[in-house]
Amino acid sequence: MDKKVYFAGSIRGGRVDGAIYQRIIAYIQRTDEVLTEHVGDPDLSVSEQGRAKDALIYDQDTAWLRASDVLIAECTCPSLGVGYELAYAERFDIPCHIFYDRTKTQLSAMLTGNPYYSIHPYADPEEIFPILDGILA
Ligand code: 6K6
Repeated sequence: MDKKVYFAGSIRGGRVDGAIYQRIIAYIQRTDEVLTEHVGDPDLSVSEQGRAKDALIYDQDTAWLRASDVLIAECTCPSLGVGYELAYAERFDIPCHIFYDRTKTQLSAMLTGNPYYSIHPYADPEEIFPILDGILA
């Protein structure tokens, strides 16, 4: 349990990749701490909670981001929240690694064009795990 990992994945942007989020989270948890385990929860509520409840989510998530050693984002399914988290992490100098399935999507130029981000396109999800080993080593 060396690193505190903030895993980011789409919630209200769509849950089509929920199963791969779960696999990535479980893999990281073999050696390290995932602060955002709920992102892989298949029963997660995606409905708006109202401004007050969403403010609690924002406050908790931004506190976790500031406390994290690394942000790992799965960006195949576009998500405004994940994009915001990536920009927020850059502002606080948190290292950021972005994975996306290049056979399913093209990443925003606002991410690929920013050299701050380490970007890992993949064609088969099995490619993700050896790269994670390198990030967490
Ligand atoms: C309640 C219980 C579990 O989850 C909830 C409600 N929703 C959220 N809880 C925690 N973090 C969230 C929630 N909704 C979005 N996020 C954060 O934004 C996560 O860290 C995701 O990485 C990201 C997803 O953004 P959207 O725009 O796809 O929702």
